[in-house]
Amino acid sequence: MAGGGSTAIDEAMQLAVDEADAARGRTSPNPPVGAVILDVDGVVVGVGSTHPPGGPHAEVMALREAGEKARGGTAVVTLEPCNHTGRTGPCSQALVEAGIAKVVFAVADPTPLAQGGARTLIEAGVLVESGTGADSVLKGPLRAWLHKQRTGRPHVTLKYAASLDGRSAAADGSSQWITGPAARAHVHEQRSKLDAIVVGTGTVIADDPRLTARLPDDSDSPHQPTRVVVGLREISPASQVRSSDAPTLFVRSREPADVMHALAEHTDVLIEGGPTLAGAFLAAGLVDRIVAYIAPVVLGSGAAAVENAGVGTITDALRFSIESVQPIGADILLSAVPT
Ligand code: AOF
Ligand code: ZN
Repeated sequence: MAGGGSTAIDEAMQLAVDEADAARGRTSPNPPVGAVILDVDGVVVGVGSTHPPGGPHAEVMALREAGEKARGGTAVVTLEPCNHTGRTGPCSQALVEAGIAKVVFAVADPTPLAQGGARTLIEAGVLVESGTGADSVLKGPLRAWLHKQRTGRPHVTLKYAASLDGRSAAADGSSQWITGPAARAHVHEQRSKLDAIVVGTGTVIADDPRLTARLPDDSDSPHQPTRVVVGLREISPASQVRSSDAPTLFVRSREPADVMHALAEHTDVLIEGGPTLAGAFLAAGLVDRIVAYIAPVVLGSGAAAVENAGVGTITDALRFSIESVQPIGADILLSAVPT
């Protein structure tokens, strides 16, 4: 398949999306981008992702691996190659110099600083296509970064585990192990891809969570998001969130707007609970996505996953639409976005 037929391109884009996803949490304020180089026969000869700020972009990493095999080949990238000399040189130019014949990218770069790579490539005689894999890139690795470019705010995901009847704790306050081991492993894998995890002081006092991202063997994963503790209550000096395993930021306020201000430098943020903090963020209209792990368990009494979201009557209900439903072990994972 000279130049890579559409199956080879689709598979390469999936690989690029996976690479970008694996780089999440380490690139902010830059986007996590993935790039794959196919040689003239459509064979993968280079794979790369964005390095931490100041380091090489995805295309440069993939081109380095491909070397001379890039000549006449195709570059498949999750974001339009940049066109500017910032902390690194323009990727559009690097692709031209490597002799790439065709570039396929998923999503255009919306930043005035870096956009224009497609035009530069076309002017240099490179074939350019866009839109392949856009849906998985928009919902996946570039979701938070694109949201921040659009709104100026970090992307906020509210995550909780709840019973079938929507509760996150039993009547006596005990809350561990509502969901099964597969769901908990998934939580840890997701944590390692974030910039910050936010909890209320109530949760720290009640559960004393570590809030670190851990590997299946319970060791700490190499990337740890910043732990952010929000609220006015005193936290014990012995709390596990004070450990040196990950950075911790204390925000002495319960106001979601103050928390957002403190998180302004971040891109991809998770609210972990508890119910009061979740309710405050929902009431303030600051939740961009809910990720709910629902266990086939009934508790019958105990705190709900979300309390006091400012809804007094059914017409004020906060409406969401389901983005995905995925079984995880015996539980399900729901992703929902505001309508
Ligand atoms: C790419 N490939 O892998 C990434 C891109 O500060 P700099 O010089 O590193 O540039 C950051 C900008 O480049 C960032 O705002 C975004 O527009 C683009 N990111 N571009 O070609 C990449 N991460
Ligand atoms: Zn670049």
